[in-house]
Amino acid sequence: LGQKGVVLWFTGLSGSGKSTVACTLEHALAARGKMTVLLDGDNVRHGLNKNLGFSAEDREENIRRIGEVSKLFAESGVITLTSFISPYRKDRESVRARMAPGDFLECYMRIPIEVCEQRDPKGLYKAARAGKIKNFTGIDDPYEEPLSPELVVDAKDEAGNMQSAEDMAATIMQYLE
Ligand code: GGZ
Repeated sequence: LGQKGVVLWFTGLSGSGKSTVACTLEHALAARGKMTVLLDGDNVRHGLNKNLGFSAEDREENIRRIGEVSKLFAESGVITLTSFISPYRKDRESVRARMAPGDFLECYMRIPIEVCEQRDPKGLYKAARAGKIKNFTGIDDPYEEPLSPELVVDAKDEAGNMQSAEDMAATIMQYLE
């Protein structure tokens, strides 16, 4: 009986695959009977955080609120997956500091910006390059890499082949086990 709650905090550029991998992993966890919740821009930035934009201050508040919500879920025994760029190290560390030791697992999606920009599913990189979107992470706004994340997911595996979302989710599942 029972399940330990934990926060799996994905961080990385837009288009790095955070939400895709989080979603794949969530299904795998659900298939094992785990109670999970996935927080991402779709269910948070349109509701709880709809008054926030993309200034450094707003991103900080975005991450702070997501951190607090994640903490509540984790304390209730839910495996909580969060998918936000969370570009600032200090904001991620503030979330970590609010959690019980070991409850915050930072998962860095270390995907080269060229790969993210090539994907560009919403045309946001293109718009940012054209100056139509300002303060776009990786273009004219910073992304601060994690210094000691629990997990690093790379675009390619050791043999140099591009990894699928399923491969990436499987690696994270192994770590969780
Ligand atoms: C970065 C932006 C921006 C700017 C809109 N910079 O690929 P997406 O579309 O679906 O993911 C991005 C998302 C980032 O929101 P987060 O809440 O994850 O950001 S943060 O953690 O920094 O608060 C992108 C879209 O919103 N988007 N404008 N200027 N991403």
